Amino acid sequence: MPTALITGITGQDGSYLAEHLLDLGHEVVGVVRHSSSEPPPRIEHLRDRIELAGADLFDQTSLLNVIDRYQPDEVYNLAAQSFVPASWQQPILTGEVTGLGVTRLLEAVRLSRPEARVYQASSSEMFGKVHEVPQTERTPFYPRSPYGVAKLYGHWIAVNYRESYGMHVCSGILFNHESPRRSTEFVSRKISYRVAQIKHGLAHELRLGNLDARRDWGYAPDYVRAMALMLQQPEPRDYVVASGETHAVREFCELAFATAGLDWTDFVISDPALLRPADVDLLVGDATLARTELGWEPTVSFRELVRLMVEADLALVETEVGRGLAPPASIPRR
Ligand code: NAP
Ligand code: F7E
Repeated sequence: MPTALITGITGQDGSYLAEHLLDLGHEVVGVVRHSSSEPPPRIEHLRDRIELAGADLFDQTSLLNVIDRYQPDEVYNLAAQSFVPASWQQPILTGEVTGLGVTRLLEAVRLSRPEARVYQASSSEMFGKVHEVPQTERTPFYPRSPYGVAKLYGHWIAVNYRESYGMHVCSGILFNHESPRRSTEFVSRKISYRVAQIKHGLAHELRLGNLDARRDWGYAPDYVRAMALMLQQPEPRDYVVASGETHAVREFCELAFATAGLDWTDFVISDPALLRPADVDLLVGDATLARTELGWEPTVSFRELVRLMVEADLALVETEVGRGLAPPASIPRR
């Protein structure tokens, strides 16, 4: 049984990837950073099937220790400060974790388990102000946020360790992927959760920033399958993973509210305070290489994604209301 080590296992992708690798018959070791609260909710249901090891992308020794101890066959580096707006508030932390953290992990692998196969979670945010449409593995990068810049460093250091040391390192350039496990700060889940609250009379409006931004949105469980497929290839390389469709934030809103039988124009307020210092206007990926070489195909369309997220949040809010966890219906409008 191969052993897979996942950093960022407590995040959206980490939890789905752990499930997928367990299904494939892997032993799974999850890297968790120290926290005063536990258990991490996204992996609570997996606690008796996975091992957890303490380490932090800030801390070289801790990373070396976990690689040394578990001698993994596969290492998936999903840990990051991944929320783009927070990267303007904490640019140095973002550079340390999302950028330099990749080098720390690669150094640990190089020193203790150089034959391990490594997956680096690169991002479509590296394309930023796009040079071509659609974006492929050959499209030049132009990041537009400290997060995008940090991811670009992580991407190139992964390429560099592959070329310098002959390590089996793959970088997956993944476009936005969402699910009911997405944090509510990201726009997809912010919308779906708020739609559910409005439907249950617990909120009256949804404040958003740039409604015209276009993203290539997919379903997270589909995208973690691509990560595992990359590490099964004989030769390491980089792959774009995307749906190939682009939609505006306003379309997401329209569909999400319609799923709950509501008209989005009655509730959505465009708030200039939520605009970013610089945004990425248009992303749409061409995943031809992943489709042909990896045999990867997405299974959930944009419409299905929006519907499943809203339905999941309608059920969640109903449960929260039933348990008395939701705020009272008389909450102030602002
Ligand atoms: P996420 O939900 O934000 O999860 C991030 C994970 O990183 C969490 O487990 C978090 O742990 C961990 N982490 C943060 N700082 C750390 C540190 N200093 N040391 C160790 N772990 C740390 O992100 P996601 O959506 O699952 O994305 C997974 C990866 O793919 C990220 O690298 C992200 O940047 C990248 N990516 C995501 C998308 C997307 O659309 N989702 C697209 C392209 C690339 P805590 O639980 O302790 O906070
Ligand atoms: O924003 C616009 C916002 O925060 C999407 C991360 O996983 O994907 C994610 O980054 C768009 C942006 O995701 C709100 O301006 C409007 O144009 O959901 P998001 P992101 O920034 O694309 C990439 C691939 C990653 O790698 C990242 O880690 O939606 N938008 N109004 C808003 N966005 C948010 N969050 N909140 C709003 O109110």
